[in-house]
Amino acid sequence: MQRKTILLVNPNFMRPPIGPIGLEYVASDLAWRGFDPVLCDLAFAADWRLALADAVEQTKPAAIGVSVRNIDDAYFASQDFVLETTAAVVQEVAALSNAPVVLGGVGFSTAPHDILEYTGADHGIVGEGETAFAALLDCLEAGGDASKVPGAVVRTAAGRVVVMPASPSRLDTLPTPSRTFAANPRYFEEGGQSGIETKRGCNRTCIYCPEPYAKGRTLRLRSPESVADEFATLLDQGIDVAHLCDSEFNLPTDHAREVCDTLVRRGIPSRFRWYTYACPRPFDTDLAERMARAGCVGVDFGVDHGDPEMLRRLGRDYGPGQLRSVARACRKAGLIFMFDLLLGGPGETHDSIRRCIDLMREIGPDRVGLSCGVRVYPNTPLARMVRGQGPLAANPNLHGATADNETLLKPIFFVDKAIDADIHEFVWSLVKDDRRFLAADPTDKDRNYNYNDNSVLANAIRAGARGAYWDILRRLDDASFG
Ligand code: B12
Repeated sequence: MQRKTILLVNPNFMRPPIGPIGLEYVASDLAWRGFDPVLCDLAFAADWRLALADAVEQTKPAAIGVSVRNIDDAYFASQDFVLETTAAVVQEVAALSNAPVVLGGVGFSTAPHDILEYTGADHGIVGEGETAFAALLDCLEAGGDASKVPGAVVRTAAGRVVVMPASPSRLDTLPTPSRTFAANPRYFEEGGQSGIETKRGCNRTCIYCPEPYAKGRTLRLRSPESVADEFATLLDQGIDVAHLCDSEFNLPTDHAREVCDTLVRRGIPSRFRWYTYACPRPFDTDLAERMARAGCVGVDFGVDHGDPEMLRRLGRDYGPGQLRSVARACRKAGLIFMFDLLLGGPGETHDSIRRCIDLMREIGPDRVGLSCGVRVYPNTPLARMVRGQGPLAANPNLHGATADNETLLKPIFFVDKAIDADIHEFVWSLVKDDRRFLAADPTDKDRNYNYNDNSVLANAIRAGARGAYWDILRRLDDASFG
């Protein structure tokens, strides 16, 4: 029987470029199930419309999948609404082919109903693409009822969009992704790193974060051997630096330890450096040392804040004491580390920001990333909170697209009215003389903490820099300022 060609489109134009690992994982799964997936990567296309037309012409696909990783760049200073371009890609491909257009990706899964409506795509898959996408394709082929496929997002005959709950796979039953569908060596050269997932889902309750809704609250773990196999696959392609793609590597810690120990046993650390996101709690010296032995060089802790009241309001379960202990553990293990902050949330005042910055100076992480203004994503506790505060346009805590944006798809940011939109100027005035703080300089577009359209990073990577972006910025600064 002839294998059906499925065209998979990556519409992520951000720079530096991040490889479409979601599509790679989906492609591996489709190939394993007897389809013929072909990746059309618009990230490197000189003219994306031409590239799309060529790909459709050459492959004559039975279906087209489009990945929606980012809705926007979640950065108050830029507010780049990339979903608009993704919608143009969907409309273009729909005009070129009669094949059904299916959306997926973490951005899509953040607001599946509204993104299907906004883009005009035919169908979608919420949550992970493995198993579910193939099931939807089989169902469409057989003329079955797509609204019965777990995770499918479909339009009913009456034109209503229906979202079926996802049924997440046991990740340890899936084959190791082959990582042969994307131009990984080119991404490494221009993006400075690759990505690997060791688990899926997040069981935290941070009020602003779309991940528990989009990826699922139950942690699903990959087999550590399969993770090590994937590291080896990247090494075979000449790639030896990665940023893990877990929401938080240390949840649960037992699995994180097992992954580390397996990488050591498989001899990966002598050849591969990696970075990761981690949660400040639970984190201890034993885990830090195992991570360092396993090749981890740097950790980005999403700490959000240093003020105990603000931490509580943001839904976090630790305080300054735990942050000090995280710093001690990393230093003991020889890991460099950064703390990522999210300022301006509900209850924020000028004083709470000052207290937070003071704590950061006291603890002294290698870098502190400052995001000012909290993106209100749909289907989060923060979204429910702001909806309860009356019309968006009349809410003094909201900035950005407050008009005609009931779906919250367009960039909209919460900055407590006690601070107001001067948050960038205020925060900058506190940190501008300390290069350890990565923040948006209101007077210099090139000094910011945005990994979208970041020419400083893109140039450094082209010149040979590799690693997590905050670490590349750290090394650039240290080289310039000593
Ligand atoms: C790791 C990570 C990073 C790393 C990437 C490292 C690397 N080398 O890949 C770094 C630090 C560089 C980064 C940067 C940014 N990130 Co980021 N990142 C993540 C994180 C934690 C994992 C992404 C990932 O690769 N997951 C692993 C893959 C396998 O999962 P996946 O993409 O979801 O794909 C699966 C499914 O979604 C589905 N699927 C995917 N595509 C398709 C397509 C079809 C057709 C189908 C059917 C299914 C399907 O199947 C896949 C396999 O199951 C996510 C949050 C999360 N937990 O997902 C945030 C996240 C994606 N990032 C986000 C943002 C905002 C950014 C930045 C814009 C931040 C900034 N302003 O600098 C940049 C953009 C970079 C870029 N060029 O795109 C947001 C996006 C929010 C939104 N809804 O728009 C997220 C969701 C974080 C958040 N909580 O808000 N990021």
